[in-house]
Amino acid sequence: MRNSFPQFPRRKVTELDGLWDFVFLGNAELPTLRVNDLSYPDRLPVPSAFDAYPRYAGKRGVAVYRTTFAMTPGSRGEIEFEAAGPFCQIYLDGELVMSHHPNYTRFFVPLAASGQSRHELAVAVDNRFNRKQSPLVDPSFDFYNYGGITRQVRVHELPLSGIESCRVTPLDLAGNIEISVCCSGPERPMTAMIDGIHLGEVAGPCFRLKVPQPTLWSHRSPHLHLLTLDNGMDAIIVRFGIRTVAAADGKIWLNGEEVKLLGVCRHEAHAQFGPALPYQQLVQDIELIRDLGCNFVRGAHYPQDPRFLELCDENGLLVFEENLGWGQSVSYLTDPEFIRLQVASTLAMIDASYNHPCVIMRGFLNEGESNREEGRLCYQTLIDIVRKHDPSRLVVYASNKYQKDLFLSGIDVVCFNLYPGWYDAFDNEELHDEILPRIASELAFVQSRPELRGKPFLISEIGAAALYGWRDPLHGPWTEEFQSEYLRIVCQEVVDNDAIAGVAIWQFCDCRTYNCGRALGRARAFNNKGLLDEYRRPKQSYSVVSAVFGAGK
Ligand code: ADA
Repeated sequence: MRNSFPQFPRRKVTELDGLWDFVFLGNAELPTLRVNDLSYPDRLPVPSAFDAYPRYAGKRGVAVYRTTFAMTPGSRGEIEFEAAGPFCQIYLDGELVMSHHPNYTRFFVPLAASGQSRHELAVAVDNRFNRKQSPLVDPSFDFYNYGGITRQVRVHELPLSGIESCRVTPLDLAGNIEISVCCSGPERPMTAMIDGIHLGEVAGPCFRLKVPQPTLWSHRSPHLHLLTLDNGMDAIIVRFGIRTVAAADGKIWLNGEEVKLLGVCRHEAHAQFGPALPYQQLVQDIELIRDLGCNFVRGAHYPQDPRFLELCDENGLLVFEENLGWGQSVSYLTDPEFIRLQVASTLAMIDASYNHPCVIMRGFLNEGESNREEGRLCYQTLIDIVRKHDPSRLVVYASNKYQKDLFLSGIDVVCFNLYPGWYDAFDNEELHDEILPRIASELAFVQSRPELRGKPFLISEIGAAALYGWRDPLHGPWTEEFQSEYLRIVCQEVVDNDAIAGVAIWQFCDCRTYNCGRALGRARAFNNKGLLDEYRRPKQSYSVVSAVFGAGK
């Protein structure tokens, strides 16, 4: 079942989830790989990260997944991949038809009409670190780089006149919306319907409508509307919300009302499934985030599963959506191929989540070298791309360059990742003497700079590690008690201080990270700053944060 939009009620859409044939090849050469010569001794589910499965745990190399699917002879179509990677090659009936780089983003493989009624689809994925092949990933990332077909795959049979996509932009709070449609094949008249009410004929590519009974979407009341466009051969249903978002006077405004963002950073991560989470887990994660008293999630450090965004829409969680990036140095930021792929994946992210009212800000390049002039072109290009293609949202990036950052004036919200009292500990007797002066000094910086005047200040990460179950009378670092006290101080300050626009605690749950020497700073080879562990067992801090956020909302 498709748990996300758009939906295409007139098309034959086949979900390819299930067990596929599988072979792990290890150090194979991708350019010369011929999938017809392979035998497939195993079967693995799709979606999956193959290296999260016991037999292939921790392995790096090329793996091939294979299945077959039915198509009506003579029909053209496309295969929709929600995500596969980090690098993959797609083979149709034994022929290489596409190579794809950016991980965590949706892509389509066109299917030409043919006389065959059954086709073979093989996907070779490579999870090795290889800067030339996959410039968007790097072994320094503080989260495990899994490989696989990590999100859903489906086959669409396309009608002669197709309605491929539809973007809805709310223009105001009175229900006026702008719609841009992308059609294929000979043009046909379309009718529009909103929430079951027929609105007559419309003509693309861009037109305006008024929602008949407009109800606003907000974190408190997440009301959603449905738009159907139908040309008699193809139809598309998209879901949208009516809301505005703005940053002014040091605050974030939703529908003209101030909102303080109280949230967590979330990796798509589970001890047993890596980044390919079952739907049940996505639903549980939403419940756990809501129960924390949060109204905000930062999708770190890549676009989250589209089904998760649907759940955020339904549950009124505001989302900072971010493109894949982590600590890139100028050697990346000045590489034209890196910039090209960042642009492509940012556009794919915008395309996939454009209609989600939950997404209020778009970000990229977490903790890149934004203190170096050489990075300007890359940062400016991405800022411009988001502003041009999605002007109704806030543009941001999370910085750890603080007062040395060079590009903050170009974004809408100043987002700092801070770890006072954890990495930058001065051994003060009292934890609050570590944390509060640092927050105050960054805030004073933002408020004192003329070029940043009026921009909200968001703590886009802050946290301390705790090992699940590790309690100790001295309450030192790594204990649940230390983390609880740390986050109690942080959350109380955010709730009480009007000048702080919000916080995204690092992090929702523990996640697997480096499996090499770098792991010496990461006990168990996990990033342990979760409020829950990797199985979603709550640490002491979970109830502490929930008490402060619950009262502060
Ligand atoms: C950074 C980074 C996170 C994580 C965190 C930490 O701020 O953005 O991904 O690595 O530090 O735990 O140190």
